[in-house]
Amino acid sequence: MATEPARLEMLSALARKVLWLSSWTIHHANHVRPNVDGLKVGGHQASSASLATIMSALYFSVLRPQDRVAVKPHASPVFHAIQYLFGRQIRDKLENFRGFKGAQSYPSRTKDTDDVDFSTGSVGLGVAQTLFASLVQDYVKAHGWMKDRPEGRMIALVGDAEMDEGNIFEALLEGWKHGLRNTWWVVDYNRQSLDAVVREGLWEKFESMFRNFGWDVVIVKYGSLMREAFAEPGGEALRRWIDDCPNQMYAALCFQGGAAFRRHLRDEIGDQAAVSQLIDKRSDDELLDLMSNLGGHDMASMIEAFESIDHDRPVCFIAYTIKGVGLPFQGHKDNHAGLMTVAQMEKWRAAQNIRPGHEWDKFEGLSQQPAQLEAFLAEVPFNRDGNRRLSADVIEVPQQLSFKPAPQMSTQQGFGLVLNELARGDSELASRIVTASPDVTVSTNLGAWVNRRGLFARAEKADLFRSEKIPSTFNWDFSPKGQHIELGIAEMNLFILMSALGLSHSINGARLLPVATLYDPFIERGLDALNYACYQDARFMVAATPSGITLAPEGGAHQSIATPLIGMAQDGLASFEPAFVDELAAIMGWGFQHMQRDAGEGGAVYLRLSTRTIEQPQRMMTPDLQASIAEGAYWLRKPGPNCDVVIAYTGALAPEAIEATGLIGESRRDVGLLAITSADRLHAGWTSARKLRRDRRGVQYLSPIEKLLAPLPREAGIVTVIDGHPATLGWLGSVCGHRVEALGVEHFGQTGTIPDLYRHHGIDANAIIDAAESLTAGAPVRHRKMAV
Ligand SMILES: Cc1ncc(C[n+]2csc(CCOP(=O)(O)OP(=O)(O)O)c2C)c(N)n1
Ligand SMILES: [Mg+2]
Repeated sequence: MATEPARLEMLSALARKVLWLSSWTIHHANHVRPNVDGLKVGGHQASSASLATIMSALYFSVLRPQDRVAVKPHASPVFHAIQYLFGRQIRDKLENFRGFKGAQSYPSRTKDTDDVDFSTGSVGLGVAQTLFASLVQDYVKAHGWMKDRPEGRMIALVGDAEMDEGNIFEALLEGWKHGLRNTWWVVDYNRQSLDAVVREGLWEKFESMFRNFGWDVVIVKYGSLMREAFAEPGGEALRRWIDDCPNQMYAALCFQGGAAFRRHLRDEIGDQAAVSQLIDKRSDDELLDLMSNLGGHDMASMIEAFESIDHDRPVCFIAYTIKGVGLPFQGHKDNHAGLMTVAQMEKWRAAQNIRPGHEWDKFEGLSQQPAQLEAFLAEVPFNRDGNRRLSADVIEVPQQLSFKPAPQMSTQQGFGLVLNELARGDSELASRIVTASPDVTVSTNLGAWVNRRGLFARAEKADLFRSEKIPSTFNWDFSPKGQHIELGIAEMNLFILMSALGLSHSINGARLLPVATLYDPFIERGLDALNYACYQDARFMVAATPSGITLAPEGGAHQSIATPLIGMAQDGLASFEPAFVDELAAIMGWGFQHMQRDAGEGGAVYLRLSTRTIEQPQRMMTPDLQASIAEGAYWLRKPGPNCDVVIAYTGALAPEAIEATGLIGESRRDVGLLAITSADRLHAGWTSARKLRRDRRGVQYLSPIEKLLAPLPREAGIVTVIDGHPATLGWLGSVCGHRVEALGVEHFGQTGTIPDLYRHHGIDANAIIDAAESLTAGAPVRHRKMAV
């Protein structure tokens, strides 16, 4: 075992190497191997440099294999450099940084190959992900699924300007409610954002806020050179000057160098013998080394700060840093996207003792022996156990999910019934489901599930209403075995929690099947977090209800128009809008399987549901019908050979479509009625079939929608209707070249009854009939009589 100072020296040497490799990676991509068209790919040398020491301290010394880290997006080159030293990243990917299939601009779980724990990119989200990942670890532990794995710490490396993101504050509050543990956030306090220098005194706000939420705060302001200097005669005056120096000035002086620091110190402290001597005995370079020796750039200080934590309470480290430390543009307020010039890099290369052509050599320019460095790296605890990505067995899903049927039901009600049946049983599937809702558990029909399975908390807490024998429909008991996580109203938290729960198989080696409920319009409130969860391939099911204008008297503000298009366009999310409960049950069964499929095959699931009670079909759910529902469509009424009009509908408008089909059938022949359960899957199937045929000429494969529409006469018209944006189904005409009248909703905000609103927006039976008439020749169609 190396002695302490030798170990620190080794770690500092590795941190210098990491700074070099990360900067060289960016330089190489921009100057040595530029794009064919000569465009720079960028790479944030300054932002990345900020974290070289902190991350080296963590990865080469402090972290254990079970710890998980979300790395600030622009520190990606630092992360890749560390992995390169570990032998988990290859040179080719670094040379191709930000290129096609090269190391990614921002750490990516799915696209990078070097052991990224959590993707980052949209600032704020990775930070909150660590908090929820810690709650999920607690959940897994409380349910007895950790086996003998030790608890990991969930760590985020956070930019100081990143702290402006509201979702971080929302998460803090939720963490406090759930007794957060094992979470470290390390704020890279370089006092610079993208555009400029941040406000003075921000650290005080951070400190009081974190303490308010029960976190420990560790401020790492001074490096060891500084601390030594403070102990010299005159050191106190120097410390006072540093503390009083405004952020902008400090940054500017770091940029200008030692001479500028000397001038300001002299002018502002005045001629005091002791401090003057302290300053004068240092050369300009030494003075700059001293003044830029902030805590975040000092290995000893960072190691000491991290190692001082001997408890599992959440900790926020505020580490003072200089953006671009060690690089020519350090501290400059415009340095965010700054790149070193070729000449600057040459100079820096020489100063680092790196020979031309040896830039990628792992230990080039270091004074330690390569064998010694290799041996040190091989012993690093974080790297010792090999693969850190875990996996879990697939949980079996029965052929059919059952529910207690009723002649009239809504899909929202059906969703509650399916979960209630699961909750009543004792299947492995039910035990792995974990539900969550942002204060809409009861109003989205999760109540029955929660009554049976209970709420999750690390400590038991009984429902007082129950113990006081006050009648209440809902049992609100918390326990470590509970399976519902109740959240506050913040929808961002819901989706980040889904992101954390939905990666549990990989992070904790324990499969969870997360199900979230929220009101459909609030998908948009949490959209970036939903996108983020999908981006890192988390697996979960979202039931969004109520939706559309069908929620009618619930209020204009809550009507959702764009969500079907979001569902179609969101990568990694299979979206469905069933009309009937048997369809929903089939989709949920398929969904629980889809959530467990391998990367590239499976994904998350979105169910757009409704509170509208409609008549249910009396039918057998055959395997064929089940398959068609999962593919996205089936004929509710097959068109005959002389069909000249088809009604294609989605979701809650089934009764209007059925009624219109009946009335049109009185004067048009062979009318078809197409039930579309997933515009998303249907469209995706169509595009992938076209791609397959293009890629492999001669392949005859037809997608489900092509098979469904192929027999239709070419002159037939299609009326599409959805309680959502009409573009969702408008593309159907392009599949085989049919004319389309696409009905849907384009404006929102008006309250009313369902008939009022359907008439107003032109999606009622008569509007469907009008559209059908405009597409077909023939006798007038009898319309529905309007109630007066
Ligand atoms: C949600 C989101 N908004 C904007 C951006 C663009 N952006 C990237 S980094 C950044 C600010 C960086 O400041 P800070 O967090 O202090 O990191 P530093 O560069 O100082 O290390 C911004 C605005 C982003 N990535 N994500
Ligand atoms: Mg910053």
